[in-house]
Amino acid sequence: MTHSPILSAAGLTQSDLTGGTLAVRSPIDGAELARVAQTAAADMPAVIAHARAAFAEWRSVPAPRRGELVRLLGEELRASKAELGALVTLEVGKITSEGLGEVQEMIDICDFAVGLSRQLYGLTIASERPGHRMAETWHPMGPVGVISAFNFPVAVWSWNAALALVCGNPVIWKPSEKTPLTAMATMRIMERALARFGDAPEGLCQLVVGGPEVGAALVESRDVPILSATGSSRMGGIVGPKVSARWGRPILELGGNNAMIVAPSADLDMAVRAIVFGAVGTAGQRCTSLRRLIVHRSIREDLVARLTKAYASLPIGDPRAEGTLIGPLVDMASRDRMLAQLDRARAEGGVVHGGAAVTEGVPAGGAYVTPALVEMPAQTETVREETFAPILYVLSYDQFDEAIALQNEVPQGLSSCIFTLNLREAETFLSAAGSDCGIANVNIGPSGAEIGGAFGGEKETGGGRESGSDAWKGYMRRQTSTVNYSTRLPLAQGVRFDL
Ligand code: UN1
Repeated sequence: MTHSPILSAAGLTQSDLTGGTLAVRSPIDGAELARVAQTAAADMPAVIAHARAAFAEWRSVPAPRRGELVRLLGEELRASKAELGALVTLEVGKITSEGLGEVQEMIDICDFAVGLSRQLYGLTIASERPGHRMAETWHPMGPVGVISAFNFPVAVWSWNAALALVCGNPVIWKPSEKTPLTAMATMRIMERALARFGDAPEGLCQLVVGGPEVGAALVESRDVPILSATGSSRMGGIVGPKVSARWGRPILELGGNNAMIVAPSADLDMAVRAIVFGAVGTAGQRCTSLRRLIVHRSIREDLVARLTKAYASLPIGDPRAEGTLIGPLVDMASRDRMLAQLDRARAEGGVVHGGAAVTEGVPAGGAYVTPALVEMPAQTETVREETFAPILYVLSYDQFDEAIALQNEVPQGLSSCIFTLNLREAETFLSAAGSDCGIANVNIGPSGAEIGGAFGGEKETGGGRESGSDAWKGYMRRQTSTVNYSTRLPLAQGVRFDL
C-alpha cells in the first residue's frame, strides 16, 4: 500500500502506518490511510503507573519552567502548522482553512498557557483572628485523562494538555478511533518540544489508541483524578457518573443544540453570513454548530428565501480543493443518520430544503450532502436532539419571551446567540433570565469561539469548562491555609475551649 505523502510530511513512518489492527479511513474518499497499532487494555495499568511516576517529579518543577515546555510546544506547532493542518483535512475532511485554523487554536492555547504558568494565582483572605494569615494555594492534581472526539481531533487535546502541563499534571490521551493519525503526528511534535526542553520526566505525555476498553481504563482508575471527555451526551452520561463514583473529577464537553434568535431589527446580511458558517461550516460537525434558528415571524419568509439562495450556491466537495466550503461528513453512517433524522422531521410536519446525498462532482466514496434547511411547525422531538450533520431547523416566534423560552427549551446548553440591534433584547438575552447556555453571543454565530474564554456548557452539555478564563482551576486542587503567627490560640466563631 502506498501511503499519502501528507502522512510522512506530518512525521508518520511506515511502521506507524502498517501492521496494526485499527483501520483508518479518509472521509474524503473512504480510502484506507493506514492500519495502526492499538494499545491493549492489559497495558493500561502500566501507562497509568508511568504517568503517576512522572507526576511525582513534574508537580515540583516550578510552574514557569513547566510553561517553557508549553512554549516550545507552541513553537513546534508553528513550525508544523501546514503539515498538521493538511493531516486534519485528510483524516477528518475539514476544508484546508479549517484544518489550519484547528492548529492555530492549538498554538493560541499554548500562548495562553505560557502566560498562565506565571499566573496560577491564589487569594489572600482576611482572617477574623488576630495574628493569623489565611491564603489559598493551587496545587497540581495528578494524571489527566483526555478522551477526545473526531471533529476537533487535536485542538481539544491541546486545550486540556496545555493547561494540565502548566498546572503540573501529566496527560494520557485517548483520541477518537476515527482520528489516531493526527494524534500520533501531534505526539511527534510534542516529542520534539520535550527533546528541546531536556529534563521532563518520561511518561509526562502519553497517547493510547484504541476502543472503549482503553477509555474505560482511564475512566475507572483512581490514579487518574481528572478525566476530560468530549463527545455525545450519551457517552458523557456513562462516563461522568463513573468518574464521580470513584471520587474523580470529570470535565465534560458534550452535545450542543445551538440556536440563533433573529429579531426584527437584525442586520440580515450579517445574520445570513453567520448562519451559513455556523450551520454548514465543518459540515455541521462542531459541537457549537448552529442547529436551530428562532426567527421573528415578520422576517421569516425573507430570511428563509435568502438562506435557500445562499445554500444553493455553496461549493460542496473535496475539502482540499480551493473554494470548497463543505467537505464530507465523517463517514457513511453519519450520512445515514442525517437522512433518517430528516425523514423524522418530515413526519413531524417539517418542510425540508436540501438535505440530499451528493455523488456528482465529488470524490467517490465520501459521504457528501447538501446542507438541509428545515422549516418546522414547532420544536418537536427531532429538533430537540443533536444530529451531527448540517441540518438547520427554522422555528418562528412572535413575542421576545417566546424566543428565549424556545432557545432554552432543549436538553443541551452549550452555545447560543442573538442577532438584534435592539439593546434591550441583546441585554435581556445575556441576563440571568436570558440564554441558559455556557456561551451566549450577540451579532456573532454560536461557533468558532476564541480560546481566551472558558469553553463548555450546561445541562446535557455536561457543565465542564476548558480552554481560557479560569478553566485552569479545574485542573488543580485548592488548598486553604491558615497560619498563626501570634502567641495565642483563638478559635474561630469566638468558640471558647479553655483547658
Ligand atoms: C468542538 O466542536 O468540540 O468554538 C469544539 C468552536 C471551536 C471549538 C469547537 N473553537 O467552534
